[in-house]
Amino acid sequence: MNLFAAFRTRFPKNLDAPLIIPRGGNTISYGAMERETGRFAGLLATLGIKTGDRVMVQVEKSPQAVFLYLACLRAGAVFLPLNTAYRADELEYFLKDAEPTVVVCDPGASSLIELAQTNGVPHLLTMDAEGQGSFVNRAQSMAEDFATADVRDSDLGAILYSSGTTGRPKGVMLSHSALAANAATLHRLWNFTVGDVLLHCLPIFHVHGLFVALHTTLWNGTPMIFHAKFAVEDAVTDLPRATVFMGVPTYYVRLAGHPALSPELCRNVRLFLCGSAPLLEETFTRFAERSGRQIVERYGMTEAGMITSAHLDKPRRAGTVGWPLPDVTLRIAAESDRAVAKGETGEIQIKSPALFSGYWRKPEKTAEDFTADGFFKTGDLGQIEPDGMVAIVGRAKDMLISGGYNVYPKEIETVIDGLPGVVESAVVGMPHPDFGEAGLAIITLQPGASLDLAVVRTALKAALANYKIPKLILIADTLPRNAMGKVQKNLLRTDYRTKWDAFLAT
Ligand code: MCA
Repeated sequence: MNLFAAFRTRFPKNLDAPLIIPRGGNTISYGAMERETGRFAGLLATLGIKTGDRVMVQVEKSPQAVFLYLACLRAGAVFLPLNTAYRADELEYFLKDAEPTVVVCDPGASSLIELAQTNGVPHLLTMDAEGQGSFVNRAQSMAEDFATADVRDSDLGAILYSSGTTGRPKGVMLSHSALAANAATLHRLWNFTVGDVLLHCLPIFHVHGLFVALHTTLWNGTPMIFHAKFAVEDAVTDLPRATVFMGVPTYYVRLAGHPALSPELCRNVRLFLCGSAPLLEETFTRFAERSGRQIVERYGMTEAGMITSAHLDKPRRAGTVGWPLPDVTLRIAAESDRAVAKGETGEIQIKSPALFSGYWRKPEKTAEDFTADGFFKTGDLGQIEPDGMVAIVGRAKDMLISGGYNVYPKEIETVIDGLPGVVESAVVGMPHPDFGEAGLAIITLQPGASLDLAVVRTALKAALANYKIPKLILIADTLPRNAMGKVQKNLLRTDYRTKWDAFLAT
């Protein structure tokens, strides 16, 4: 079933009921959203979009960006959102890999506009409100009643890129049925009900903001207060009007540190959800002391949507991410993909109706990530506690999570290693009071070579999204290696902790 058609069956009876309550803007009703997404889907159809065609979108968060996503679902197109921080090199890779039929970007996205033209993308439109090249403007001449396309459950609704430890991002294919399965399960597990109002501050080019937050709201037929991005002052202002809030740990660090946070401010919020990165015990405790509320932590990933969640009616335990969702089969496996005993550590492996359909045009990579008996290998290390709760104890893959974004050292090391005089580099995640983890890069040079760190930063800024760039870059004589010759990143984390702490103190 088309995911939009599933949402449609759950719209409020009165279509004038609000869906989007923008900060300082006019409220947008479910009826208005249906009409606007009809026009947008109509324009996609006139552009010749067929089921499975990709629509690549790099735009700032807005109600129109949400409508474009929903219009892609309605037209049977595959929505392919890109982080607005991505740079030209990253964008070129996505364009060549995804071969979109349509690219929609903000008028100022000069890199993407130029790349789309040189790569022969059939249709390039911008998200501003006027001009012939404007998607929104051209859609206004379309009929508002669009017959939502019939799709098969396995047809794709979206592709989201998730980098990998090898450094090249992989397109995660997500079907209508996988997205619908997670929406229905989360809606039930988190007790969404009439009268709920979600405060939505997350970006909508990742799973958390685009699917977990938006889909539970649409599945519930209730409104969301819609912020263009997370700003703690704005979140504090609107918390009294909300009943559900979703955020990454950094949001909770900033809320817990805000003088206005109080039980009174949070009086109407029945559910604070947190995920995308580990929630530190100190953040949980500080937030609970200041707000009077216990954060409900959940664990998910782009390839699987949500996998586990703490329960609303059971006490949360620090360092755990709750129980597997009702429709998820989860095991902790040893190297041989054999389940280990409770309490033992191993790789978290799962089966779920919300699982992705594979990596776009990378069947060999997809096969690598599944066991012979069909479990998806998350690459996260965990253990099951006596009461069945899952504790994540580490990662088998080389990555850090900074402010809720996955950052893969390999991508950064590749850029640094290409600089003149560099022998090699290693990037590790170090504790960061605001972002949770942030990058530290250690570089070794050829004998007699020197390297201006400003040159390194400039090269990184030109090639990678800003949030990926290590906060501290140092030169060293050597990198510690084990007997296999592998760089020992855990030793780097301890050896450079003093220098890192001194850097944070500046
Ligand atoms: C911004 N900066 C960052 C980050 N964000 N640096 C490291 N990590 C970050 N996440 C840098 C900018 O490049 C800039 O650097 C400076 O901080 C200020 O930029 P600004 O945008 O003003 O920062 P901010 O507004 O404070 O943004 C921080 C943020 C934002 C609010 C935490 O990163 C955010 O909204 N993160 C949410 C990510 C998310 O949605 N994750 C869900 C993924 P300079 O000063 O040098 O220019 S989905 C997922 O993970 C799974 C599926 C799941 O389970 O949810």
